Amino acid sequence: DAILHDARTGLHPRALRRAFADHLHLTRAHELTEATPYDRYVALAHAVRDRLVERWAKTQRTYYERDVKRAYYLSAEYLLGRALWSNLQALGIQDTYRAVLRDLGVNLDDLVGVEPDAGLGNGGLGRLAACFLDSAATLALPVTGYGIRYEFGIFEQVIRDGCQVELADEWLRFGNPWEIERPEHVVPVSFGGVTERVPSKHGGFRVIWRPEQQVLGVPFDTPVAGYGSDTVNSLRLWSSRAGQEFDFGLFNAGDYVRAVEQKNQTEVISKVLYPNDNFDAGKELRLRQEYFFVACSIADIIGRFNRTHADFRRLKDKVAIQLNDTHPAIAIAELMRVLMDDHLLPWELAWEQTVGSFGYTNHTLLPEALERWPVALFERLLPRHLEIIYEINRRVLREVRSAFPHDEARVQRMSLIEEGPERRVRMAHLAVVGSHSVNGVARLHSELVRTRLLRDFNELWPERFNNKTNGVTPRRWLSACNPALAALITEKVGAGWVTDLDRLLELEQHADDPDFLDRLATVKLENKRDLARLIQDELSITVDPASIYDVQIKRLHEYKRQLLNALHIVALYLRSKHGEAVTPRTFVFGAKAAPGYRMAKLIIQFIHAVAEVVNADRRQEALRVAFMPNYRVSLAERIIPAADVSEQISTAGMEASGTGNMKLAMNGALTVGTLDGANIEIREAVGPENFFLFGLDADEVEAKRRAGYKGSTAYASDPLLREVIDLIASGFFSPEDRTLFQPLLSALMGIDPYLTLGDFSAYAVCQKEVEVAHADRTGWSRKAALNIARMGMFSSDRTIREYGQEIWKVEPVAIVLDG
Ligand code: DL6
Repeated sequence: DAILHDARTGLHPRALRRAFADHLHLTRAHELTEATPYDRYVALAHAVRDRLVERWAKTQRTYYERDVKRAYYLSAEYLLGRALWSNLQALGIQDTYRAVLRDLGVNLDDLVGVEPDAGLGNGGLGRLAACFLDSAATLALPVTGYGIRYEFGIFEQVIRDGCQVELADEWLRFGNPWEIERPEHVVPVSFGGVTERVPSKHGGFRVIWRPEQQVLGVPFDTPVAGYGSDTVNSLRLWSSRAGQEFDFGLFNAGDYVRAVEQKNQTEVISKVLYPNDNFDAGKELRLRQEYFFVACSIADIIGRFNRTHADFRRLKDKVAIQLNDTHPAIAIAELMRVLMDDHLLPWELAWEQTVGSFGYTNHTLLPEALERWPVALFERLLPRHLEIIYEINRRVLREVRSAFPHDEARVQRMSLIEEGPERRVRMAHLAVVGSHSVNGVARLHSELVRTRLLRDFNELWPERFNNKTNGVTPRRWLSACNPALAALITEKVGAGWVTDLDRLLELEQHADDPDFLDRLATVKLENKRDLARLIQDELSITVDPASIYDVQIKRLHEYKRQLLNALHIVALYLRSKHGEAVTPRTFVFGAKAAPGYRMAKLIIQFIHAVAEVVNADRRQEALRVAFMPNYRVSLAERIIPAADVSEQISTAGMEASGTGNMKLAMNGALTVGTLDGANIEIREAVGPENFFLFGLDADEVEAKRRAGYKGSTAYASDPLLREVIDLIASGFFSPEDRTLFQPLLSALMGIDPYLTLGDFSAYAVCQKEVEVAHADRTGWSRKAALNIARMGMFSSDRTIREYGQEIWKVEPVAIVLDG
């Protein structure tokens, strides 16, 4: 057809070659010989983007013309990683381009490696959003992502003297070839000021918000290409800019410098991602960020709706809005404001449409991560929204009182306003009352949301609560990151698995075929050699590809218990010192700590201290510890294919789901895990005999805590643990400052809030089982094969299909290219 054969945008080798050469010449103003790798990357990115543009426009036109119901994903984070390879792969031109570039003497992989990661997220929540966008486009669902175009994403981590140091992430320094700025679609966003009641034409009154400050939101659009489909959806990220009138008064007064200072203040809104995972720092700028992108997105959504509809009673039939955690929950009050104040809808109608449109996903039970904004701050920044929240609250509490008479304790618990020395707005409560659907992200987590975190709401509206177990995209997390395994799978079951992951089940037939298991082991070994080279280059540590690669890669958090892993490494080290045979193992860590999280940073320092001792000890060759700095999406893509063991060892009841657990199992790593988050479902899927389970379950954790558990009890009852703790306490790992790790030990020996010591003995026993299982090489490969074969349900395609059918009620839309 026309697009495929067009000389400028076609997919045949001649067109691809010409596009690359043209962009080098016309976009970068360089010839091939003088072009830098960056020039080449940008030229190739533009050539690829050209091939998405027609599909992109056609997709959006089709949605508009067919007036389909659309879903909007509101997320403060998108951890996208690199785009070049994904887009090549989506278009199916990666092999052709590789050959075309080879003819020009250019190595495609080198160009792929030049692209900086788009790191606009902290961890699981942001990466999930990125997987969801990929799946929605692949399933041809009309979904648009909205978020913030942070100028600085997640910080770059460097390690100095074993300590984490943060550097600014200047991902836009060289520009971003994927995005298209749309300054003509700016949206004004207001802050502060006062509200006024004025008589309305039809009797009664209307409210006018007279803000104090206005900021502009400039949209930047990034294409999201479906794999093997012609759907290209949009991710629209908002950047803040000062309005022209910002400085009028000051300019007139001749105070140019102060005027520019004020301009800076407004433009700071989209400057930087808050680097906290599962923690709410409660900063004013953060609330500004949240309202900023929400106000822009709601204006955009309503503007689009109004292009084809005048009657707001159809809003919920045409619009679904998903809140990725509570960060965008203010959208509920914003939509009410827009419908009532700008479009003059009565409360009841506005509320019906609002609740019918919104869905809320909860991603954490941790109290320190739940957003509760001071009422005083709200009043100052968003006075109109606070009024609306008060009115929502009045009506909800009336309903509570009528459903549960004489239960004022319940009324207090359910209020959107937390009373206390400082009154606060509970954003999770706002999200629940303003949504028709509330979901958790794994079966256990959804159950705990229902029975613990939001129990009262479940009693009032049980029909709202549901589970959507997370998933990951097999395009990035198998096909792209592990080409050798992908090729082997395709050889056995055909290529259909890439968009239908349940097809992996057909691999089960080969689980007893020695030739297949052998090839699987060879693929793993090659991936391990690759990682060994990376570790050598980055850390100058020599690791043995024949050793077990034992991997823990995730944000550093006490509940994720990297410390448990580190204590066990010390235990293995002691065993080897006692002359016991220890199976050779390479421990690989990747983890960023929030810059203000002192315990997390101390744990990073501890892992480095253990690594230094273990790696330097010439009397033992079995153990190596490699902490790989600056863990990010593109590094995960290197580590995951090489992993033998996947550490998913959070305290039960604390990890909402986890998604790294899925990526690793999908690539043939065997999980050592607790009954937490999605581990439970992974274990069920792969079979308990192919999963290393240990530790307390969520109820046992609760019961122990209630019974006044102390870490010192666990210490007293396990001689190996005692030796480990005593060695650390002696200053063995910190000879220059023997008390350096005392804060870790004090916490462990006291409350031990994450039951690290409480689970230690079970963990050590389980790790022995790992050693035994690994000794049987064929048995191990068989387990790995069965893990891969049974991971079908953890594709984010399955998750997004469920969101689409059960929450959003959106249908796939076929995109037919002109030709
Ligand atoms: O749902 C995605 C991801 C889960 O897999 C993790 O288990 C969970 O910790 C994470 N939650 C957050 C919460 N942040 N806030 N607010 O990042 O979500």
